[in-house]
Amino acid sequence: MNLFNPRLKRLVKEHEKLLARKNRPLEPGNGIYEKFAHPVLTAEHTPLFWRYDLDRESNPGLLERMGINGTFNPGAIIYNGNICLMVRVEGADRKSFFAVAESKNGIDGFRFWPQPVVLPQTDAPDTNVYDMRLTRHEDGWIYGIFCTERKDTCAPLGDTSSADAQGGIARTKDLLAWERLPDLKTPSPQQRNVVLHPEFVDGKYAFYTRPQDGFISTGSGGGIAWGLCDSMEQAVITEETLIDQKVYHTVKEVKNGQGPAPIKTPKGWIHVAHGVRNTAAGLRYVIYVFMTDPKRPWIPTYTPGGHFIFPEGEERTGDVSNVVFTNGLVQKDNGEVLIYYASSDTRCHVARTSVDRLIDYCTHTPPDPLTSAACVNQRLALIDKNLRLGPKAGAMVKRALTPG
Ligand code: M1P
Repeated sequence: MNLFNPRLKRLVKEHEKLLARKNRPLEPGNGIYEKFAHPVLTAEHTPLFWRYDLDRESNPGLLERMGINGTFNPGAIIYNGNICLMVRVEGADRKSFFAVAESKNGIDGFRFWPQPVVLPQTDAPDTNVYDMRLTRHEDGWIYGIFCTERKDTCAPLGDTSSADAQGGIARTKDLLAWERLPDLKTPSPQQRNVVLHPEFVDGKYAFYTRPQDGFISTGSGGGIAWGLCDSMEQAVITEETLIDQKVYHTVKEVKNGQGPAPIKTPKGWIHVAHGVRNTAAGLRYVIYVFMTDPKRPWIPTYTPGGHFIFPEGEERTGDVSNVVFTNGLVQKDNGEVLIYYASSDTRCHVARTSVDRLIDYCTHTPPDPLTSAACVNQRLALIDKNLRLGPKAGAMVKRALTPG
């Protein structure tokens, strides 16, 4: 029986339907941002010819030859007027690689470029690469800073899990041809979540780092740090200063990390980051936001308490469940901001907001007061303010002021 033709017809039809699917905002939402009904990218969005041998002779049953496990944690950039995501694509073999997916509106219609990125190697080949942050630097290059992971050569015999994570660096002008530079050197034994700041600071390149002692545990590396270096060709940071520490009983109790490069606004730099806490069900990753001084991006000025984006609905399940993670956003000329986040290390989503809304959120959300009693007082202040609206309130506000 000829299985090839009917299977191919079905696969092509389903793939085209998925790629053509329109997205719609989930309203009314929280007003701070809109999430959307569908993920912008899933494993099924990858081209069929990346997964199937389409030769009827060698694959008469049209079996999938090289599966894709997930598409997640994308860097993001506006390139030639379109939105390009630098997606972490993970094969069924657990190795990640980078591939560009492009859309006109950034909300739907993402299509992968025909071939994945060919990333040149250093003298120490990467075992795995992931989570590229794209920074259009004022020096004229687009830099991709990513995690490069290799087996820990100091691990005892029989330990086949321990790894060494470092900040890999590559640069491009067109997202197609990449020049690989030596990995970032820092005082920390390991690094993940390294991000290049888009501007020179005191004539130097500036990085957000995440010092860590081990591969999973940050140990004494206590949060998001800041460091300067003279050159990208030999990037060496000699001093890392903590700018956003992990804190007991907060959304960043276990660890945290800078997301994409921060957004420049007249009020300061807006940072979108991830925070991790431990639970009986394992680690829980959420996204939070803070603002730093316009001239001194290493000084926090506003630190809204709690999470900004958290895993909900289908986002809660996947390869590594209960995770939302971001390393990509774009800021449009009209002030709109599209934050790309992944859920549970499986698929990519978008949240739409604006610079004005992010500034409002940063400057009006109270910081975490760190104790239950102080949180009650904070909430009582809000309730009291609302109840005092009393006679001035319109009919709809009066309805909203009704308990229960
Ligand atoms: O599995 C969740 C995330 O774990 C890592 O983040 P962190 O370094 O903060 O622990 C990263 O490997 C990330 O890719 C992943 O999404």
